[in-house]
Amino acid sequence: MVVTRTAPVADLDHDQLAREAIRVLIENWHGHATVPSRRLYPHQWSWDSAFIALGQLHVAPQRAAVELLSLFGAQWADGRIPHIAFNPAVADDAYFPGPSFWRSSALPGHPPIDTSGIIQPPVHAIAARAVMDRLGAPGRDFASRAYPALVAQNSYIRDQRSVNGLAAVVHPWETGLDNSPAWDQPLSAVPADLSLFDSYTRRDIDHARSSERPTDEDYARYIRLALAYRDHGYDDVWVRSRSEFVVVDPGFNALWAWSELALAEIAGALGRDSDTHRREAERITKALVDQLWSTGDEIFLARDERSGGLLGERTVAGLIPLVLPGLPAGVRNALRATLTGPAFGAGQPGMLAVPSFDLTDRRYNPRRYWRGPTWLNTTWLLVEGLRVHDGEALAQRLCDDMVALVSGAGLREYFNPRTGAGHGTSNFSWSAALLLHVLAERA
Ligand code: 9WN
Repeated sequence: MVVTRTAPVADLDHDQLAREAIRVLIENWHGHATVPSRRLYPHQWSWDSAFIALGQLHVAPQRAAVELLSLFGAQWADGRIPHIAFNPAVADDAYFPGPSFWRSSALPGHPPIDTSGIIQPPVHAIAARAVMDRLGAPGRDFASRAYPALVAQNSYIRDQRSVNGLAAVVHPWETGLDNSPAWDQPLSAVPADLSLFDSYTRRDIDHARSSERPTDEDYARYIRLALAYRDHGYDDVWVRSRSEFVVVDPGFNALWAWSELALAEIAGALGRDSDTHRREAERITKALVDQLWSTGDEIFLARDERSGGLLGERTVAGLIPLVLPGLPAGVRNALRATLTGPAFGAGQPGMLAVPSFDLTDRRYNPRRYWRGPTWLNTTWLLVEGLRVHDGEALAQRLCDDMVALVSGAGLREYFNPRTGAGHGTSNFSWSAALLLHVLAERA
């Protein structure tokens, strides 16, 4: 494994970078939550808020608590935390698909604000534990309010979304890695009806280059899947058995298991039973290893529930289980070798952080969304994973890469892992938050 620095990180002006990141978090705050981006994503997003809280806790810890509690206010009675909580002050067509598309507010058990009906990876307990620790004495009050919401979130996943003990996702947006090449094969079974654009208008390409976003065919499939779930009343029995897209994603499941470990700590701090959470984390970890580990590919692979087969694409989601302390030593070592090997190149000369997709695959594209670029959130998850498994040198190098990327290109949404060029939107909140988080940990 080679771990060399590609940028003179010590020479960068960290104070200036931190000030810029704080400016973005302040500008994107709208009173009780932070938008990922004022123009491209003008509402509250679920997993974004967790990453954002990790940055806010270094500058305004109360805001971090409010950010999470505000999101939990959008939780449905069945426990699902929707992937978007819509801001009523923003026009319906500012983002597509907006509230009038999801039509969630008419459903029984729906919170008083408009939301989407799908979910995102459950990384919130990780953020909640960090907020609890940072707040000191008031942290207990925060934790006692957050804990029931987090337990309900994981119960929803276990009770409504499990397939063979692992969580299934029913829309690419639920994975957070929307147009990952791993979804190409399952999505090929979903008709791409471009006539949907007679009724619906994409808004994303008003604010970002279309060459850096999903294609119209991708969007036609996203719309069709969301409409079908909506038109079946967001019924999970229906969606698990009948949706045209049902996949089991290693990244989502690893974060679910990791969140149970965070819940164990929160429960412990509140004097509640933490063993149940630890056992749940062990159970999910074992199921991940038994069902999604691919010896030969040396990475976790997603499974297509409709065909029953593992999907061969090696994506950054398959590395995320590194966050789990309970991995068998052989799996952990192989995963680290894959992370630093030719497919991802982490820590190698000329590489900046971790690409979202296999560098050796012909579909690798360093500019288009989740089909190759480096994102700071997935890189940070791997930093955490390396630290769990005594990989401090490489973890430090990846943190340096994160700082170097922002220093070179600004607080962009994603980056070319070889040139460092910035792509997607600017002033992106989780890039700002996670930059602050790694700078604070270095201090
Ligand atoms: C759909 C907000 C979100 C992130 C996702 C990212 C992107 C939305 C979109 O932006 O997805 O949820 O409109 O493209 O893929 O991970 O949470 O930042």
